[in-house]
Amino acid sequence: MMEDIEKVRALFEKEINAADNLNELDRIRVRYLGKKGSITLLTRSLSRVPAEQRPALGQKINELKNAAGSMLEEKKEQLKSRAYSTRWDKERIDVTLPGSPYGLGRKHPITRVLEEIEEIFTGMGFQVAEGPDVELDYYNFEALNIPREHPARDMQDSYYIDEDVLLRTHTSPVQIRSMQEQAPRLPVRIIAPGKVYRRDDDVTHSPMFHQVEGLLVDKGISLADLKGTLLLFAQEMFGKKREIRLRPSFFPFTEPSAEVDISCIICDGRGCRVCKETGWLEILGSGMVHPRVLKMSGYDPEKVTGYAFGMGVERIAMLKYGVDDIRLFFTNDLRMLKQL
Ligand code: 2NM
Repeated sequence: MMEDIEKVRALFEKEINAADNLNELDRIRVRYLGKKGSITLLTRSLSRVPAEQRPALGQKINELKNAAGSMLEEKKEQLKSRAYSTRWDKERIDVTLPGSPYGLGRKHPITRVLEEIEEIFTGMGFQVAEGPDVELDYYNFEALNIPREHPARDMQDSYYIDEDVLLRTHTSPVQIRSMQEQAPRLPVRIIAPGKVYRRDDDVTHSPMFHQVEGLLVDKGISLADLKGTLLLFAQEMFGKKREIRLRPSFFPFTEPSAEVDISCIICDGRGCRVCKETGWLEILGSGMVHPRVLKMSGYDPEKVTGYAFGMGVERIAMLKYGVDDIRLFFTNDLRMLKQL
């Protein structure tokens, strides 16, 4: 029996010395001091030894039980403090290391050009007006004098949601809404910047692009006012040397209508590859607001006149930055966005 006690003590000491984590330590406690643990079983087997040997053996077993208890406690403290310091080792920070730099964010080139256009026109007294991207056929076509049979209304060219709802194909409906809201008060002097949608996709067309349209309605507005405003715009946007020219054109919502060219920003009008040797670049569409459009929106075409114009922001940005594929603006390649 005495030998058994010594064997258990030796085995216990060996195991506890080898233990290197708290879970293992607890398993050792159960194996020796639990209900069926080796030390507990030693106590029980006392009943089977002769009575005269019991007091001495009982004392030995008690000593082992107490020693085992203290050793477990001690080892537990040891392992706990080691677990703590290991954690700190792993988390130790070298405060002399340089920090990792944050990449600076910046505005998309289309946003920058759009804001630049807005600033030029607000500087001349225009107010910024906005409206919904999902628009009624009435505001997008009907009120702009675009007839039912007009090719622009073809399902093939516009994103229809149902028979009379679609994604706006230009920002003109914003101007119609503004006129109807404020009629018959004068002047109407607004620009309408925003996203527009057309079923087009190639190097110069994107299914979504940005437009800025302008509208001025007042007594006695003429084509000369339009031309003066657009010349000022061209010079602020592309430099003091710019000239403009108006070429006759057609839109259902203006009469007369004109395409506006600026003298080429690459060759100053001498002729180059960009302007295809013409010396001119087309940048806008414009005209005098059609009397029917004025009338439908609450203004008397006998008493007031107005001019309107519209430009594609991507087209302006492509010219300004020498980008030849519109899709580069929408692939969000940071190399390209950083370069501009
Ligand atoms: C253009 C060209 C010419 C235009 C007309 C109107 C409105 F609502 F007043 F009738 N807004 N925008 C217009 C005129 C737009 O874009 C190429």
